[in-house]
Amino acid sequence: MSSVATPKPPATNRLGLTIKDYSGLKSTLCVGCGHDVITRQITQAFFDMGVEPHNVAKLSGIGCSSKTTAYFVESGHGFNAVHGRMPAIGTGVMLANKNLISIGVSGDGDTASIGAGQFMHLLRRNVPMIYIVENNGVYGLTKGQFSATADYGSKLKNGVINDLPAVDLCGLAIELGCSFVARSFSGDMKQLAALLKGAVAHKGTALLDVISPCVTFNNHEGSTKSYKYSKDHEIPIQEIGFVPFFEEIQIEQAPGQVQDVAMHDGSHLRLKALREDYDPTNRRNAMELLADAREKQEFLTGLIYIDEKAVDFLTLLDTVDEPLATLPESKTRPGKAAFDEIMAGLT
Ligand SMILES: Cc1ncc(C[n+]2csc(CCOP(=O)(O)OP(=O)(O)O)c2C)c(N)n1
Ligand code: SF4
Ligand SMILES: [Mg+2]
Repeated sequence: MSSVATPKPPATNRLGLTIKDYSGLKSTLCVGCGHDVITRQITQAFFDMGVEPHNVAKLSGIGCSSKTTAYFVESGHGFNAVHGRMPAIGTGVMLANKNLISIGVSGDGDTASIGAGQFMHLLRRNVPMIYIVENNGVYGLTKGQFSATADYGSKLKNGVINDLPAVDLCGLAIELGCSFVARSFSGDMKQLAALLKGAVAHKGTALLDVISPCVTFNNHEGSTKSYKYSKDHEIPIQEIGFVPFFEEIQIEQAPGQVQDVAMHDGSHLRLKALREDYDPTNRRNAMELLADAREKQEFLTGLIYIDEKAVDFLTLLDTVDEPLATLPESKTRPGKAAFDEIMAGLT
């Protein structure tokens, strides 16, 4: 009997770095927590894309999910903000240094409750950063109360049923003008890997709402965010392939079967629709898809919306090419003469 050997992944990436260069501290989360699976995929995606570790800015708020940023790219920059305040920090980081690749990792509590206001303004500004919500439907760190993304009818361990409608983070993001909106599941590693690489290549806010089961407080029968429920109910809307800008595209499918989305940096997302030729570049269709899914209580995953032509916040502000943080003081301080002139103009 002959067996076909699976090709080994390369030990070094295009920068000559190993996966170790992209790892972080040892996780202190519960064994089996969905958040740790997402950490592994982020680590792999940054390695595969050949991102310079010292160019990574890792941002978070408060929660088990917000601890994630400590567990990858240890040599990157890090800022663990106050609960729900990560979007303001992310906006400031990108305004100060447009050369950084910012990745925010938050939780459903951090984003959809205390941080909802900040989150909305990040989305409408299209600040160039990756924003991952590790969504488990509960406040894991404070012992498992329902969060605002808990599904109507979901049950807590103590038998309490959620009687409030869930905040749909993807729906909110599309409504507010976010230019890359995806939903995934920590148990669907292939899809998550492709979406993360797409998010790295995107120029604008890339929101990934990733269902990430809390094994300690929300993984029981009756929960709609458990591993079992998510595995049994996940409906991917596409098969997603990602071709980075530094690799050649191989055409495998017949033309027409695959939608090719050319990304800003020259990478390509290759989408094979599994749901009625779904086109994620059509905003109205995306909103309809989500409205429909809410009504039917379907758990759809994949790239829900993308607009590669949307203008990101820094382009809109027309900031100078050199990062503001590295400009000499002579260029950032107008000086007394300039102030005197302004004052004179006001009299
Ligand atoms: C201002 C403030 N209010 C409340 C808290 C308490 N608190 C800490 S984490 C958290 C919620 C975390 O939930 P989530 O963002 O979903 O993260 P998870 O732990 O589920 O990953 C809350 C309410 C706090 N730390 N600061
Ligand atoms: S409490 Fe839940 S969310 Fe927090 S580390 Fe444990 S399993 Fe993960
Ligand atoms: Mg949570």
